[in-house]
Amino acid sequence: MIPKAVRQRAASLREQIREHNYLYYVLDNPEITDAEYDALFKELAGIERQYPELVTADSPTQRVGEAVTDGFRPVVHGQPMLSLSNVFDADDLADFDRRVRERLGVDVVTYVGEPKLDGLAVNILYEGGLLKQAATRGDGTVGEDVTANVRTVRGCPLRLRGSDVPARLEVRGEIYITKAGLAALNARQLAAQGRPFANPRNAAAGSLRQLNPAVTAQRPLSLFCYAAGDFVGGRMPQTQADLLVFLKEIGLPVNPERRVVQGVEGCLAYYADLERRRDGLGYDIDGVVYKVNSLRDQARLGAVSRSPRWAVAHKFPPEEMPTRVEAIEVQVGRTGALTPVAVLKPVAVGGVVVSHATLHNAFELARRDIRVGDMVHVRRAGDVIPEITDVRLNERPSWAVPFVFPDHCPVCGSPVVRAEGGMITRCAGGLFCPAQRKQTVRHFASRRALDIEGVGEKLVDQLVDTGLVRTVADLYHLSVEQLQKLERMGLRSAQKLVEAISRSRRTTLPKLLYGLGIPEVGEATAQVLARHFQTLDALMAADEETLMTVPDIGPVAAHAIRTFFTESHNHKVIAALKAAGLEIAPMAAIVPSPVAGKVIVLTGSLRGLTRAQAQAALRARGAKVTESVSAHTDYVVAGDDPGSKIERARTLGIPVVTEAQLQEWLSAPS
Ligand code: D41
Repeated sequence: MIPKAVRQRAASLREQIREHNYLYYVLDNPEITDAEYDALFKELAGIERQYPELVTADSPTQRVGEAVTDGFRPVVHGQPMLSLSNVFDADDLADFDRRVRERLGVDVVTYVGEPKLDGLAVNILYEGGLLKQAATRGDGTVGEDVTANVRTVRGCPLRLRGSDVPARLEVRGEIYITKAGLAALNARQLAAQGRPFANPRNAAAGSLRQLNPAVTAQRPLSLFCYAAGDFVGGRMPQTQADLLVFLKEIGLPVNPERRVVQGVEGCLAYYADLERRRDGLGYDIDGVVYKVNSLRDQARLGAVSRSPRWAVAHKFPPEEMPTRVEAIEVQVGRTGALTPVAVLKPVAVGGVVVSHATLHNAFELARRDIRVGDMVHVRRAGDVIPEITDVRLNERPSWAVPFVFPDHCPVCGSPVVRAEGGMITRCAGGLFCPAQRKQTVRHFASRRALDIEGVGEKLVDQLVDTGLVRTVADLYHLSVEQLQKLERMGLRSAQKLVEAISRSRRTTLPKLLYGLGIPEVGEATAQVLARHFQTLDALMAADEETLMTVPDIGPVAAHAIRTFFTESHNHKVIAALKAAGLEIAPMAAIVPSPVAGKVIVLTGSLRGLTRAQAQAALRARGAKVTESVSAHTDYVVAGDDPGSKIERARTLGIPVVTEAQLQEWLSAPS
């Protein structure tokens, strides 16, 4: 028996600690010293040690859990996580604002300005006020389960505050690291002979990808929340500004630098203000984000492909630094495209050491006449490959000569051909060219594709150079003995690699399609194709006309896909993959939702979520949402004040369901 007084004390300590966390991380207004806080924490931990039955999952002592052993599980977001498009100057912004005004039919739009943090987007799911799951953004539809790591982020509440919390709430935010946090972390890394992180984004991403949450717990990670996904069972605020206040009230940290502004002018003033104060903020920002304030207007504006029409990022000008071109190299990509690359005298640009810059293509290189020995300005913006912005012609050394583009592939010696109006130069060697083969194998094994751990650049180089791997299917025939003969490969690593390769046999159609490296087929298109055709065989049998009936597939992609599948070499590789035992999970199993494949019509107004949110959530689960009721309709969801669609459904004998049923569908495991 646990004495009642002890039970009460434990509950009271938890409550106090939670409140002090809130004061510290959310209100930025601590009321006790660190020592006093530590004393409360120690006392609670002591009681829990003596009475382990008293431990609750949301106890502040329960932030650091067990290490995960088999990687991060995929998680389907309740609602897709959109990405932000960019404006680069005031003209772009004015265009954005004009489009918003025209669509809404108003003269002035109220926006919320927010700093754009340089971190990692996450989706955190609370059920009944308790942190249930946290995932990385991933491709926007499916992310990785990093719950154990996000739980260690001190500012992220394990339990929401107050009685007014939604039954189910997805909050979106950015996990970031402060400037001071990064400096301290890098000092520790160096002291432990580790490599310092080049920038806060890498530090945050690397920390969230630790398999052992005890390691993540040592990293000074912070969180700011800025959006909601699923919002069920509660009153959704009407504006972005109110949403942020609401998130703050229920215990989530939101950025205090947010502002409500009017029109383009207000946005630009906000931008200028933040840019001026940028260095004084405790964390790095790479720009600001403007969002239409009214959530109803947001819903009316909707999204194009994966970006909302109601929000946009306005980046600060990227930093530039002068340096010298020491050499020009030509790299061969996966599709044989030859890309000239400038090798630079290493220089720090915006916190990252840059030693290479893309020169894009032969045409561009010739046009700009960049030469070895030139002084140039190099610019880096976010994760994009650094570029040369300026060539100092008056500083050009007398010995500098124009670069002569090779007419043979520097890797395999095959002749090069010019394609796409002379812009692109390609090695004609195809998969005979080791460079193309290497890139193909690396792409196939990459995380977003077949996800074979341990297949990095050095290994692929060896596999291809030794002839062990000619096509991606050869990976599945590698033996421990063969691998052990490679450089830097012991018995244990060879075994692990064979296991990792073997595990990758069980895959999904979108991952396989992406991994095959079909021209024009990125991750999003692979998803669309997989959903539409369901099986590889069905896709392979489709002609261009059929392909073009798929939403998002235009003539160029249709042609590229068809060409890929008519190529006999590709047929052989696919047959060899199948023979090697590739198991493609049936599409339905990826999103095992009761509404997958169903045709659904929404009518009337919903209480827990907007029409657009319901549509997006249903579509993410594989349903088709249409406007009008027909014989093909499977269900009609009726909200308040439904229209004539109900009558039509009844006439046709189509089931009409309530919003409660919709919520049930959306909360079914997916
Ligand atoms: O601070 C940020 N990095 C930030 C990112 C922000 N303040 N707001 C954001 N809002 C969105 C939408 C409008 C789509 C809800 C975002 C992001 N998205 C975002 N971060 C990474 C991808 C998208």
